[in-house]
Amino acid sequence: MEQTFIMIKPDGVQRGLIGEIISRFEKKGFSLKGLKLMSVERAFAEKHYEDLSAKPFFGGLVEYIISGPVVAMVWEGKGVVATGRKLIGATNPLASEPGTIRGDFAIDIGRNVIHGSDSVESAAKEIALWFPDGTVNWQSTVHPWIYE
Ligand code: YYY
Ligand code: MG
Repeated sequence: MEQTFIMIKPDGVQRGLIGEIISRFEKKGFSLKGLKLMSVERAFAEKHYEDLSAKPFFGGLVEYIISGPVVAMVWEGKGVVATGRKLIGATNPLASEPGTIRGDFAIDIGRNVIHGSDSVESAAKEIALWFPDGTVNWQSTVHPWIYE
């Protein structure tokens, strides 16, 4: 089954949004397969965002990600990469629809609360980076009540 990497950024942790965000993925029916609170070092943040290293906002983005603890998660489910991005909302929170996480809880693009993988390929890469020791292999007993 498809998996995605989701990270609650330092602002989301500081603002007490961990429970709310986890709840939205849980209520949708996705399954949590990995979860940890951690502080990351500069080199690790740069690696995570390496595709954006030429962008003018890269330095500020890295400073932001290392400014406090983050919650790293792996969520699993049918279509979880694309649907996870829908739950998150557009990159710029002023353009994110109300009802999405960024639409409901953020204003500035540089404080947009949450990261989600943008493709199945980048999800695999990010999960390998953030969870080098693997994730938890389990299946919820409500699985047949979510999938036909
Ligand atoms: O995948 P997503 O997080 O929605 O956007 P990306 O284009 O991958 O950029 C990653 C991250 O960089 C974004 O969440 C905020 C920040 N950022 C920024 O500060 N300014 C921009 N103009 C674009 C992105
Ligand atoms: Mg991205």
